[in-house]
Amino acid sequence: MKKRIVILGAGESGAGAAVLAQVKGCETFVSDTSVIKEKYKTLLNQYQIEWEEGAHTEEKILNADEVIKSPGIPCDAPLILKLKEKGIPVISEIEFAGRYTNARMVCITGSNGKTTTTSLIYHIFKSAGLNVGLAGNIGRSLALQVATEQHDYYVIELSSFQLDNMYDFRANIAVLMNITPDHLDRYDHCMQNYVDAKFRITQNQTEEDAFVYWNDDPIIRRELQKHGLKAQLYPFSAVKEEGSIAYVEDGEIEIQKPIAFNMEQEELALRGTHNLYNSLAAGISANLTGVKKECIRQALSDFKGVEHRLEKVCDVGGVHFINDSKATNVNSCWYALQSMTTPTVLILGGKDKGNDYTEIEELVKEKCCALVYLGLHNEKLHDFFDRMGLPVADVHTGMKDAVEAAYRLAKKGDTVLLSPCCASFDLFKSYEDRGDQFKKYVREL
Ligand code: UMA
Ligand code: ADP
Repeated sequence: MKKRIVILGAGESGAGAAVLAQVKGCETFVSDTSVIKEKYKTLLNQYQIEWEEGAHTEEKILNADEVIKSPGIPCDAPLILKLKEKGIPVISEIEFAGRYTNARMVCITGSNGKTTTTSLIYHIFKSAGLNVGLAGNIGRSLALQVATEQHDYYVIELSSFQLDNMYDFRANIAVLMNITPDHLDRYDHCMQNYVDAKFRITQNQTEEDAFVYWNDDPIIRRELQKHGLKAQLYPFSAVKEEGSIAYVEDGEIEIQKPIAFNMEQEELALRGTHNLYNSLAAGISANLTGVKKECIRQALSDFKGVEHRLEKVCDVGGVHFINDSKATNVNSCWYALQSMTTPTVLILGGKDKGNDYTEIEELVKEKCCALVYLGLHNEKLHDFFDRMGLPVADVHTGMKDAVEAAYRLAKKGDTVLLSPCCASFDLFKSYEDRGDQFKKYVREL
């Protein structure tokens, strides 16, 4: 009898999982509570996959042998709890896809830096001529690629939501950039639950695999003592210190193993301390994969960067504008502020995820000359930042007004930085929409 696979959610993740299940001969059913996007409907129809939209019909779901849950659906959604109660396994799309490929898996997680590091590793692999797929949280379904393409390597960005439902999946190279509070609303506001999800990237790793991580992260260090990993360890840090195998010394990037590698830090395409970490993690991963040193050097120095991450927009009237719309938590804004070299008008705000702004308090005092609060509800920002006595503009109408307010507050030579610390969903469709609108209105000044 055919195995019945039910997929919940028909977005990028679910539609791809459905195609893979179908081509592997499963009885496949897809259910989505909203209207399914045209693009995914076409894909499902092309593979003759049965689907429903507008509701989850329980009779068609609770008879599954296995359920693949889209990452956007919380683990405590009533239907998921019901499936658990009935003993029906609920897995992630990545877990499912991993069963059907022998490709080497390079997986990247962390609270910040995932997309940049994933893109950088992919760029190095591509430049080296490897047959590699780019997948995961970066916006491309792994399952769809496994179903329709053939790759020797996958570079996969993993969110904590994807890691939540992974059990047997094994990363050949696992990269953990850092762990700072994020998405706590999905983890019972318990940091340890979120930390545990991140550490799932190391589960099932053997002595033949590698674990690459930031050596100075206090949470990673603490967890490492608890977990006793089998994988080979590749810790990196900004400067040479105990245990680190990659760091900067006398202006040179050094990677000690598996093959000694060095290059001038000056030659790195990406600037700022956080990007040094991203470059080190990418360099180690490429080195572990056997990419030639010249090729790693070249690719680390000609990488173009990723949109919406400390992206230079343009100068208007001597004011520099930087789009860091992807800074959706406090820690990423910390790194953005840290890399500022001129007085900064910071635009922040949006949908708060339980933020504690204490982390950026000192840097705001040191670097900012004015603040623009941009959100439907700015009370928390007033409560925290107003006492610093900086000029403040309160905007709840949209990006046009925020850009104009920031421009009025800025003097020649200053920088206007959009680095919001928050999700975008109160006033925008997505962080991309927020960043695109920022760039549009800056160019119209
Ligand atoms: N849905 C249901 N039932 C529910 C709730 C939702 O059917 O109870 C449906 C929705 O109507 C929608 C579908 O599920 O049609 C969407 O599923 P999804 O939210 O998981 O979105 P996908 O399009 O499948 O995209 C997901 C990731 N989304 C999330 O984790 C929220 C994408 O990450 C990822 O790129 C993609 O899979 C491919 O792996 C996005 C993201 O926001 C970029 N990630 C978070 C982040 O980076 O902070 C974690
Ligand atoms: P993610 O995919 O984890 O959200 P991105 O590479 O998209 O990470 O970067 C998100 C935000 O975090 C951007 O504002 C970026 O400038 C900042 N950032 C990038 N790398 C790091 C890092 N290693 N540590 C902290 N912040 C970072």
